[in-house]
Amino acid sequence: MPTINRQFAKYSFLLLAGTILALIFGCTNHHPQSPFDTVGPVSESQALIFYIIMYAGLVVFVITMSLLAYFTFKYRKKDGDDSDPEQVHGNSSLEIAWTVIPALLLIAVAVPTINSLFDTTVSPDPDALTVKVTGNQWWFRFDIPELGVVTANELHIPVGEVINIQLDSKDVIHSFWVPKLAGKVDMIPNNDNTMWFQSNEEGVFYGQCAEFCGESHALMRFRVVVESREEFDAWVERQLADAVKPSDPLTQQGHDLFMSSDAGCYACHTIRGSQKAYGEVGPELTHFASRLHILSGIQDNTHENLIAWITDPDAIKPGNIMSKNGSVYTDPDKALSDPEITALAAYLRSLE
Ligand code: HEC
Ligand SMILES: [Cu+2]
Repeated sequence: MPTINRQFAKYSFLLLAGTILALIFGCTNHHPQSPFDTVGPVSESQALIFYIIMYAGLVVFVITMSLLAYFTFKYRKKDGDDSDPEQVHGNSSLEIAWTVIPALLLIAVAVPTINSLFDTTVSPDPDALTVKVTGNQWWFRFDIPELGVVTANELHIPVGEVINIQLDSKDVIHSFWVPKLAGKVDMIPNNDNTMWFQSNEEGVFYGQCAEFCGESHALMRFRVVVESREEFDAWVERQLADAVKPSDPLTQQGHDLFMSSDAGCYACHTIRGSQKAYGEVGPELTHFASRLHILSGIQDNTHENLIAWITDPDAIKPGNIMSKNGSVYTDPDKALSDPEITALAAYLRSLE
């Protein structure tokens, strides 16, 4: 038996150490995706429910565990005890008490929960700016219909204003989650789920798909850039402009390749103002260079990262449609040469 005991002790120790480490490192408000570091009314109201339930649970836990410990100690088997203790069956007042008290507790939890459920689902201002978000494997499309803005993976919103969100999906079920702004809501094909949020702080907030949606689900993220009304209006104006035209031989070569049937990029991507790039299978690229991040928020928008993506998309986002259906990736005879990749990257990075 000593081996079993030693093993048991070892595993208990590891479990305890793991739990303590998880508690120490997991419970911080400063993580970019912490739902406890709230910046708006929706996430605040949801975090409040969490705290109410957690503290209520803590009180119940401490009382029941203390009683358990006390009785275990008090009625432990003592020297000289050799018969079973007295057996008791049924106690009406106790049973009523332990039915009524939890019921009251549940009612106490239900009231703020239902309140917050309505507050956070029903927008306080149905006429506020509405953003249509469409989930795609594995990126987010953002439409602001009343302003005519279409963009991908990086949503700008004005600070301190209600933003209404309509959620849809082009393929499988995704889930829309910006932890500091609001709890997650599913994006279901042909089912317009709605939510709203408001940010009371300027900054860049992390978002993420929160419903397993295939191989690269964990790489399906986005950013919400919260800025002043003036900055937001300026952003909208820039987004509405057509793409800049190529200005030197390299970007011209990249442009021509992008629009060629050899490379076929135009078939899946939109570059407004161009002759033929109006595909909607991939993210729209009209102002690609103005974004802070590429590939649904997983990488900084740098030349090197873009080159790596165009060279081998599958190495970065396994299973993505670009490498699965783009002929330059499926047909070895059509593979892009290094100078071609450089030209494409130069063109895309000129699209301010
Ligand atoms: C079959 C459709 C298809 C073709 C063809 C295609 N792409 Fe894509 N592209 C996509 C999809 C889908 C994504 C989104 C990948 C992801 O983030 O999961 C994407 C993403 C991108 C991105 C990142 C966009 C962003 O918002 O960060 C760039 C840049 C890009 N493609 C460039 C190209 C170039 C250059 C070509 C031509 C060589 C090309 N694409 C051909 C479908 C395509
Ligand atoms: Cu997803």
